[in-house]
Amino acid sequence: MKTTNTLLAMAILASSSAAFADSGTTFESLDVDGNGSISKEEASANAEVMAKFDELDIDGNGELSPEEFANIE
Ligand SMILES: [Ca+2]
Ligand SMILES: [Ca+2]
Repeated sequence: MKTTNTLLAMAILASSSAAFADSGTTFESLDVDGNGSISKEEASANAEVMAKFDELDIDGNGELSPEEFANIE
């Protein structure tokens, strides 16, 4: 039964690491210049953030505030 438990643990690890919140990508890690907002150029470092950029940029100013970025999770 040890093998079964190991496989189950691996499956759980694999599925949880696919979630955005566990990918290690944070607002701070994307805000490379540290100005408190994420530009499109900074967002391009993460495919998921880039894909949702326009949807997340609620006020349409071309940058994501921490509040706007929080909506991705
Ligand atoms: Ca920035
Ligand atoms: Ca914005």
